[in-house]
Amino acid sequence: MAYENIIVETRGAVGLIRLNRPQALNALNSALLGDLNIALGAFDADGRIGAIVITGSEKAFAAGADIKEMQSLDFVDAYMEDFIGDWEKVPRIRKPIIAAVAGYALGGGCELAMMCDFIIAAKTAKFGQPEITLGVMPGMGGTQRLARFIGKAKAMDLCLTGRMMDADEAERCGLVARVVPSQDLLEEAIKAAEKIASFSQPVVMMTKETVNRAYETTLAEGLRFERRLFHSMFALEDQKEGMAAFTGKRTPSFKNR
Ligand code: CO8
Repeated sequence: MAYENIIVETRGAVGLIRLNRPQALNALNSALLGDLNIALGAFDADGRIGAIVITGSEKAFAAGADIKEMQSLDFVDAYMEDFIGDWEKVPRIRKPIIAAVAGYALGGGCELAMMCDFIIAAKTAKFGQPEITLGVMPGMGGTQRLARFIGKAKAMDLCLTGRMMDADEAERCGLVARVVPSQDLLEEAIKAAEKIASFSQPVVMMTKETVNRAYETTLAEGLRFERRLFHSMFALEDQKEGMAAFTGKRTPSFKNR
């Protein structure tokens, strides 16, 4: 499949997607979203792929939604077309997605990174929700995911002032899982994705689903959901293999069954 706005490759069991609109700092337009949803869907459906990495360029993961595409939109069109509604497909991908972020992750770029399962940031990364400077507010999770992930104080600070935070601050407040030297970013993200892809795929997918439940439900319901899925894992050949390998002091060979 030929894509115009992203570059797609595989590295063993890892699916790699690079956002690729260098002329617009990877601003997220409808065409890019179309490409991204097709590529993510294809990796999700491909049994050989165990984890996905989304990255941008050295200068920008993505500098937000495409302002030039949005600027003449009116309310009725935005509402009737459910403008940006298709971004909801990204968090529905069942395999883990790592965002490897260097440079700007602003507005929709920060929101896309937050739709991924965790963020590995280069020292150069800058996160922000500058929509307020454009006369709008975040529309793709910036007010909701950010508040849940980093708390009200920082979410309000970023959304109301439009300021950017650097990678170290983003790690301190829990937005980012790891900060790495810029030259190591892609390699570290792929290494983490390879690690995930080496485990039992159904277990990996159920783990993602269960951690995400923590953001959707009460603690009691979440714990019940976790325990039920945990019980179900004893029906897997991979559970028998993983535990036999531990007691036999050998490396497990998971079959994704
Ligand atoms: N949309 C469209 N074009 C952009 C965007 C953008 N978000 N960001 C940068 N560009 C373009 C510039 O217009 C410029 O193009 P040209 O050369 O044709 O003028 C090119 O990229 C390079 O940008 P700059 O010259 O501005 O580069 P600088 O290094 O001087 O500045 C900045 C980098 C600080 C990142 C600056 O470009 C900037 O402030 N960009 C806008 C950031 C922003 O406000 N983002 C939020 C957008 S709104 C949003 O995301 C709404 C989210 C809800 C919907 C989500 C749907 C995906």
